[in-house]
Amino acid sequence: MNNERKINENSKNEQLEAFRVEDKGKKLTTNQGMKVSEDEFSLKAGERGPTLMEDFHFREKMTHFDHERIPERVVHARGFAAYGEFQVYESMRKYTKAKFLQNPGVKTPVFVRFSTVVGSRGSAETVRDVRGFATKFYTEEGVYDLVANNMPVFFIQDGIKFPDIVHAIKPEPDNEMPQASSAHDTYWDFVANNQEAAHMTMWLMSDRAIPRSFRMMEGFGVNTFRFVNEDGKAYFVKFHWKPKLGVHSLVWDEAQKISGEDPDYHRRDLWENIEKGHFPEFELGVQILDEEDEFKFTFDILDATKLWPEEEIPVKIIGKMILNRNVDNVFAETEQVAFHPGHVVPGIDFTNDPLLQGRLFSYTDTQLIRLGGPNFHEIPINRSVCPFHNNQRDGYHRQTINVGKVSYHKSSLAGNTPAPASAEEGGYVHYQEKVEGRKVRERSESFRDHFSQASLFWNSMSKPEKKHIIDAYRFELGKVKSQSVRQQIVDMFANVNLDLALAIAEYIGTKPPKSGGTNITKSSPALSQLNTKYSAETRKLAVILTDGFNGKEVQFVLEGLKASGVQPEIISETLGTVRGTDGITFKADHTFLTTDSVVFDAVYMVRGSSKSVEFNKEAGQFVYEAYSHYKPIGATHDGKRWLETDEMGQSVGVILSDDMKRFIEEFGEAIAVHRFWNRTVV
Ligand code: HDD
Repeated sequence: MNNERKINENSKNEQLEAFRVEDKGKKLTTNQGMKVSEDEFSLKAGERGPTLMEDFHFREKMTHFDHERIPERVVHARGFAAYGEFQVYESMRKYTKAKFLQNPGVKTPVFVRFSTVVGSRGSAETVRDVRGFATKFYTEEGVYDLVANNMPVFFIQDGIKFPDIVHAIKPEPDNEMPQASSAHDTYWDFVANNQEAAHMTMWLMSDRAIPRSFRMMEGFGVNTFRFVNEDGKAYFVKFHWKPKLGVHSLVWDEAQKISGEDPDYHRRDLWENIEKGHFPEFELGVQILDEEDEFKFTFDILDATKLWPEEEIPVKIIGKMILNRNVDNVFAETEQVAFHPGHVVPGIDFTNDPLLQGRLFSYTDTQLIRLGGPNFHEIPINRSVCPFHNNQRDGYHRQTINVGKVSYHKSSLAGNTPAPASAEEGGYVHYQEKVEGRKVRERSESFRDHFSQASLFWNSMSKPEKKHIIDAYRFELGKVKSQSVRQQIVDMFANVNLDLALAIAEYIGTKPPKSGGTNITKSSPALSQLNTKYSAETRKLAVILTDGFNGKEVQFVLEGLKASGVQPEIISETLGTVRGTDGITFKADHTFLTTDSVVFDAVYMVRGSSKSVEFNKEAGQFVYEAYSHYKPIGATHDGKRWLETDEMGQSVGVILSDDMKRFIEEFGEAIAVHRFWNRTVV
């Protein structure tokens, strides 16, 4: 084809290079390029006199500073992003003509922004919330955005209710509290009175809402899209991202403590792992449905409060994404990136999902206020890597200089160019779905069941996951002041599961539900994150030791664990060098003052000869906290003495062995398991 363009994994990076500026080592200038001679003192009438109006340098510097902020995103304000590449495993030609899904030899550059939804830009990252997972593919046919979340369903069915759910879940307007939390009256009042939110609320109360890492979350396109192939045949499709490391979460107590200890916990985790070369990987999966099967299910496939059970419609894994480069400048790249589910390429089309239809309006609209005008596509991070030509002109912050007289279509002066392209030439042709109906503002009858899949989700949870869900409801409703709202929620969730509603009611002091129960007994094992992958790779291990430790032994253990990808960090009495009895030394990364148990996945107690009461006490607290968060703990020789109680020493996931080879093997496996939920914690 004559419009074939060569895009490879470096194309975006090469494009960005033209915009990068290195200031280090240069002379200071004004924005006009003039060198300035002094930057510490404003121009004054006399040493102690007033600043002069003519001080252009002062005015320019201050004005720019005064205008540095732009509005944060109305939702998903707090986010962090990275670059990478995507490659399809096999041609998807049968289903879609999208070029980036045809050739396993092609690597498409991507930019992914992860986010929380509710909190403002400076909020903590480990709050209970949905996570955004938005991917920009810079394809040869233009930009394709897959704007996904880490939960497969949504709060509402129709885009027109988006402002309502967002107003309800954001801080309450009279006092702007609470920050980044659904644990307040207006969210739960919304749920009780908009019962389509039942299913999503179950997900929000589950472990999925407190991920261990952006690298350990699934992603879901949520809405139903269409694939269209070269012959014009269409399929319904749902998109999935599956993390290589499996799906793993924090525990609630830990998540809350991390919010104070390290509010940047998730971005730090992503940033550090990419810097160290531990590149996060996600596989792209699709659930594909023939158009003829549209009405074969008990739910409506266009209803965004429903998922497609993977056991009924399997997820076909079609490609892999690797994130391998951090941004240079968070504002320029992460903050200015503009996603939109309507940024599609030929071969990907929409459905009548009313939530998706609403989204198709909202995203461009929001960028106009956020990025200050209609030329946001020209901001380097948003630019497609293929050229773009049209008759759109002018507007704030226009960068391109479109030459020539003609900025209209059709024209004889420019021979009708830029000219629309036929489908054969790569032009986007909308799928010709037949639609007919009367204009109505109504909910389809097929969208009325709000509880069956919420029950399916509950049924699919393992015992510890169910306990976490009950605890989350108790916490959140415990913060709700209105007794009436609490009661409405208990009554409502009795439709999902009676035991769940009773467990909530008992704790929050409402009456048990008047009626309830469900006959849904089906479950979907794919929904339990305990059924995903386990790996010790990149798990953070706290190694607690002081001078006088057994150097050879510790070195042997750490090398052994590192071989399975574990990342040890040393905690000692002071920063600096820690010395073993045999001359082996380590550099201490932390003291108990600069770090905390909650930011590690596992603890290795080594000890040493220190007699410091303070240190020993803090070590005891550190390990007990890890224990109470169900984390693996390992100790050899002297370190065993630090384990507070016999009970702790005998618990699952606590590996005590003086046989080093066995210790490495068993502790490595325990680190991969991540949490030992059937441990008794008092
Ligand atoms: Fe949305 C941002 C994902 C429904 C309106 N959305 C936004 C982001 C993600 C999602 C990941 C952040 C993108 C970034 O990192 O910049 N949104 C979803 C998913 C939804 C969803 C998976 C359910 C299918 N969103 C949704 C609806 C509407 C919006 C129904 C409005 C009708 N979303 C927006 C927005 C945002 C946004 C207001 C805020 C900032 C932005 O777009 O760029 O337009």
